[in-house]
Amino acid sequence: MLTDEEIARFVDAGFVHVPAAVPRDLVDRCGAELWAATGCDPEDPSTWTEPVIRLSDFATEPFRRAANTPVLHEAFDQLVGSGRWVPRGSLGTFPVRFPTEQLPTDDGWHVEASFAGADGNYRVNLRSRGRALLMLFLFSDVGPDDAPTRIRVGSHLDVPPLLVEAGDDGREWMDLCRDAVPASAHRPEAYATGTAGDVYLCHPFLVHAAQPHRGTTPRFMAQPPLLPRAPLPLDPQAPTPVERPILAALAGAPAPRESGA
Ligand SMILES: O=C(O)CCC(=O)C(=O)O
Repeated sequence: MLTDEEIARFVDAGFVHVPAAVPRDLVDRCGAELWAATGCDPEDPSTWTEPVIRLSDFATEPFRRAANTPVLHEAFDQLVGSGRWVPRGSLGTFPVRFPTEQLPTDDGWHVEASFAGADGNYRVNLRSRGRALLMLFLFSDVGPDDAPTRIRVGSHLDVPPLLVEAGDDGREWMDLCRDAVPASAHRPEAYATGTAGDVYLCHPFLVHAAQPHRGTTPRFMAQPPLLPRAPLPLDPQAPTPVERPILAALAGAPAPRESGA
């Protein structure tokens, strides 16, 4: 269970670190499957030739269990609200990062996309229609040199003003990123370091980025969304910890436009 202080930190900083959210035996079973999928040899660094290998969705039993531990379900209820999120059947994409000479080309600052628009392009709206949380699941120990995800602390507060006038259709994802990245450039940086089995629960609007691996051991991390059952109601009478920073960031801004407006 998250403490009141941890919830307050999530509201203010945009993320909370949940240590040991996934038990070690599950981490190890997932790790074996992930290594096999990379096609690389864990004992032979000469086989680690790419800076990043993106592994697609894994939905086997250890991954499903890792996504649904009691400690995570409790935290989802606390942050997103009971009955407002959909249990995951998998862990989404794994950008596996290797210590190589070659630099990655996917380390730009961004917010995650949320839902697909009518034209198939990704979009983000104020009610965060397709994403209740961004989650970072560590499947290897991640120290400061091991390509921890960079996080702009408090950057989730910079995004709502960029979405408020776009209504429920929201904005095209890359178009939003072009504004969200400079708008959050003043924020201090934190790093998603920790031990295999730790999970970072992040606000859906948090600005973050990958970085090159400067360590010695490949970094395994999953970054699935927690899907919402419905767009955020943004009811000022009873806001959840995901909604509170959105409403706070908009205090004094025009009221959110209604659907179809
Ligand atoms: O690999 C990372 O640390 C973050 C990757 C990321 O944010 C992404 O692929 O969207």
